[in-house]
Amino acid sequence: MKVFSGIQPTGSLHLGNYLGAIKQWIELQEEHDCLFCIVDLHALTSDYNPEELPESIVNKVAAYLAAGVNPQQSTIFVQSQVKEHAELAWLLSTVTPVGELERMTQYKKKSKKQKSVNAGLLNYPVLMAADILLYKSELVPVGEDQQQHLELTRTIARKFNNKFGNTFPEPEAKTTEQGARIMSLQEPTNKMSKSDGEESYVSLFDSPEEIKEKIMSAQTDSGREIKYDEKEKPGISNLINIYSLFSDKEVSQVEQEFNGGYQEFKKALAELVIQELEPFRQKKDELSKNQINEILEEGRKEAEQRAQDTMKEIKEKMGLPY
Ligand code: AQP
Repeated sequence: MKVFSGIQPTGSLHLGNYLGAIKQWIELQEEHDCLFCIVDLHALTSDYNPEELPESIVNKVAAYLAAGVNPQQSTIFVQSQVKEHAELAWLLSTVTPVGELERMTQYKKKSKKQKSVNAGLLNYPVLMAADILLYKSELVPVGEDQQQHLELTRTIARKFNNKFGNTFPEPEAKTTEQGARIMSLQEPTNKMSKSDGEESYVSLFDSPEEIKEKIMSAQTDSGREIKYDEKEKPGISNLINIYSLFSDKEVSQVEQEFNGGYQEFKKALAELVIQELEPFRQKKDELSKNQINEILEEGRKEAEQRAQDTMKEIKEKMGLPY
């Protein structure tokens, strides 16, 4: 199957990004044709620092590689280096209903945070549809928060196919049962998010001291019992979930293993996360900028070739000269 997924370069990669998206990529690349993208054009819709962006892109590629994405198996590239993404986004915007864009949860949430809302924020899901459809992708591994955008991508594909003839498959979202929604350490009823305060997420490259401090000060609920109950005990349930995902133990097993109260459990979780993330830190330090640039250049060539093939077909169908 053709698989596409992307992550924005700005901010830190956190446990939510890893457990929701990247961990799936590593499994999928064993058997499928995978493209993994740094979606830098998406990052422009929020406040960002142009001077820091190039470094953030290199850091994200290093993070992909350190977490186990293998450039021998997967194509890794930067969105803005394949200009067909922006071109296709424009073409797809002509079949996308504005009403659908306005009802997107992410748009509603993020537009509240901006004084003057930019059109890019509204059109974000059209660019995301272009990213996916440009490669005729069939499967998109994402966290739960992106499912609504995926549903809109399917609608856009359907509308295009109806108007111009069968061109795009309708891609499916792939979420994991447990990792799909990792919650904030400080407000466990909200998802873990890089745009919240640093104490609300663990970054993949936090130092052991930082990891320990963040987990020990994570919000928990009243009581002391280690019991999974999303409604009554969202804080401890989130931590149990993270423990279960990193240890490969069932939730019930984790509940049974810990009966000494929250502090003891948090300490064990901090140790586990530090231990599991240690190889990522080491591998990232070993990667050179040259290695990363070579991987990106290979990725760009491969993605560009495929993108041009699709654009040729689309333009012909739309009556545009190629
Ligand atoms: N908390 C989460 N739990 C599970 N999966 C998550 N993802 C993000 N947060 C969680 C998944 O990670 C992938 C890439 O996300 P992104 O960084 O490109 O954008 P995002 O979803 O907007 O991530 P953030 O951290 O929440 O960013 P801001 O703060 O800018 O909104 C996606 O597959 C996403 O589902």
